[in-house]
Amino acid sequence: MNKTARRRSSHIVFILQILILSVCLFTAGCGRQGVPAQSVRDEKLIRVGFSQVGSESDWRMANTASMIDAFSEKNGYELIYDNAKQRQENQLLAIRNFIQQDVDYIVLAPIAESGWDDVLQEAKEAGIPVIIVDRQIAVKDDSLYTSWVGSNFLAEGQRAVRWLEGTIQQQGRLNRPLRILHIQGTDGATAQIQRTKALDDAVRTHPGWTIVSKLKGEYTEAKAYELVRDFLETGEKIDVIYSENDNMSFGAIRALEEAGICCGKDGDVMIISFDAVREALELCLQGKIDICVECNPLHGPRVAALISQLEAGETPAKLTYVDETFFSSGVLSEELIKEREY
Ligand code: GYE
Repeated sequence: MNKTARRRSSHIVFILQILILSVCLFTAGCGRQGVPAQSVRDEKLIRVGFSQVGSESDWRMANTASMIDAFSEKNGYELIYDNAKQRQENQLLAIRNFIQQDVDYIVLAPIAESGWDDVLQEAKEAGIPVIIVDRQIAVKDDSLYTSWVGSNFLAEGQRAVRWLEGTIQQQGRLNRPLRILHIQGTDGATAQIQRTKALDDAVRTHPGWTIVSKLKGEYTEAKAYELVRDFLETGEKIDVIYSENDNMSFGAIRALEEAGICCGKDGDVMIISFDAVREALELCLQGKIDICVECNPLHGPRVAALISQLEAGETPAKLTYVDETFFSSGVLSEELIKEREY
């Protein structure tokens, strides 16, 4: 073979190599230029990127399990799950990553209401529908998300304060001073904003009620334990703890017990708790928590139903609130707790 023929044949080999590489990349699901193939993509599955807040509470664990269960392969989905460990910057990264991977849907459980405009604009420009679950978002342009499903956190808070009014009225002390320790969830989360609003509104209309301190418990047992322990060391007296989730109530109860203070039905401090996860209901049945306001975490099938509507070309409701109730020890039984899913 002369030089020219050799060059020509190596040229043909090179072109063949390029062709083979392109075919490989194409079949590996690398639809976009410059995006590395992540995995062999099953075109029949609906790809969902889910950005979860973290694993801060029992409620959150139940929520994650519900989402993973609903978005299984056997249900026709490929789920890309990201746990943001309670940091918004991790959620922003996850969403940008989902956009890069060209998922079919982005599902976001936002840590806080603000800070989403830019990243959701990017998702919109990429043509990817975004579904919000659990807490809400505050964006300038509502078309940046397709739908939201979650709880009515204000109604939950109002359920709690109405119960408190009724209970202290029965005890004949509606107009007596009531010292409330307020343990708040993550700042700026809808669940925090609305549950706080319900309490603040009630305090405004009851001259005897005072919030002795607001503690930022970040929805975790560990943080609430530390803060309540330190608070109790000041010697300040309280009548009620309004705790914006069950795990923070667990931490608060531990701190109270260590300080020798009894809580619940027959104790000195009433405990108002949100979520109604199994362990909290057990404590309520035992009389250590006075009221568990239900917050339903089983959103997986609800989000899947929204996606099915979109797949069928329908327009789902912009906002969907789930039905909820509350439990006090009088209505609870072991059977009822066993029957519940979380
Ligand atoms: O109450 C808490 C969780 O956003 C409703 O977040 C959710 C709250 C829930 O960490 O336990």
